[in-house]
Amino acid sequence: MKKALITGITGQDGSYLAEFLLSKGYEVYGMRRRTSTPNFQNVELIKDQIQWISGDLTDLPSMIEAVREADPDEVYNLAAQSYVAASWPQPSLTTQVTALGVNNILEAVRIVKPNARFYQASSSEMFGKVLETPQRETTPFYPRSPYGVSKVYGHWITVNYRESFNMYACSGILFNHESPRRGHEFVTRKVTDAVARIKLGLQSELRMGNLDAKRDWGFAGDYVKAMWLMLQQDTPDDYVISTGEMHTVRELVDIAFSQVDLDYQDYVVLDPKFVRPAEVDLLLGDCTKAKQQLGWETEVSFEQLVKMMVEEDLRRVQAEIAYNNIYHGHTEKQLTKPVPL
Ligand code: NDP
Ligand code: GDR
Repeated sequence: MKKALITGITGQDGSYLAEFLLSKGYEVYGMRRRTSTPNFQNVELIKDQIQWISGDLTDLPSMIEAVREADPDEVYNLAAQSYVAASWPQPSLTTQVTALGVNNILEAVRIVKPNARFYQASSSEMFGKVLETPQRETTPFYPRSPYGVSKVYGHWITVNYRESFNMYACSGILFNHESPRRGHEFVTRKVTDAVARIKLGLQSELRMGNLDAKRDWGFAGDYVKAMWLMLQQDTPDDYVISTGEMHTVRELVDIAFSQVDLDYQDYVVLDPKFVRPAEVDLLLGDCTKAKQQLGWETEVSFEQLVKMMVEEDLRRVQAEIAYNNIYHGHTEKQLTKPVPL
């Protein structure tokens, strides 16, 4: 039985990857940081099948101990401060976790289990300013946020460990991918959650930033398969993973509201608070290399993805209403909403 260590297992991708690896018969070790309130929401159904290890990417001793305890065949480094907008107010933290944290886990693997295969969660945010469209493995990086800059470091240090120490280390340059498990501050989930709340009478407007930004959005469940495929090849390499299809944030909003027969123009309010100091205007990926060498294909279309997320949020908000009415005697209007970021 193969063993895999996943950092960031409580996040969106970590939870899908863990399910995928369990279905393939892996023994899965999940590294999570201590939190004052347990955060198992995304892994609730598989919690008992995971070997839990406590650790923090910024703490090298805990990373060494995590690799020693798991003794993994494969290591997937998905942990990060992953919210781009938060990286301006918290640039040091973002650098510590998203950049230097990668060095910590690579160093732990090099010291304890150098023949383990390593996956780094690189990002299309590294491309940043548009220098070439569509973006591929050879497109130069020009990051536009402290997050993007940190990911460039993580990317190159992974390449460097591969070339310096002959480690099997890969970077997946993944374009935006979403799901009903997406964090609420990211644009897709913010929109689908708002659509559900507006439809059910809990919210009256949706405050947004730049509606003209263009993204290449795919389904997270498809993308974690590419991570695994990268670690099953004869030689390690880096791959772009994307759908090759691009939509504006405005189209996303339009399609999401249409799902519940509403017109977004009646609800969306532009709010400068959500406009970024420097924007990535356009991301569109060319994943020909992954298709040809890994045999990877995306299976869920953009429209299917938005529909899936709206339906899931409608179900969840309805369940919250029922729960609050039964157990707390709240009226629907009193239900609290996450603080907008
Ligand atoms: P999430 O934000 O959902 O998950 C991030 C995970 O990292 C969480 O489990 C979080 O733990 C953990 N984490 C954060 N800080 C630390 C730390 N100091 N030590 C240990 N764990 C930590 O991200 P996604 O699942 O969406 O993304 C996974 C990875 O892929 C990230 O590295 C992201 O930057 C990258 N990526 C994501 C893309 C996307 O579109 N989703 C595209 C390209 C790259 P906790 O639950 O405690 O907060
Ligand atoms: P991104 O995702 O920054 O691409 O990073 P996000 O969903 O946060 O933003 C996408 C685009 O939407 C625009 N936008 C808004 N975004 C948010 N969050 N909230 C708003 O109100 C809003 N209005 C407009 C943004 O300006 C942006 O252009 C994600 C993360 O998962 C990263 O970790 C990952 O590396 C990249 O995708 C690829």
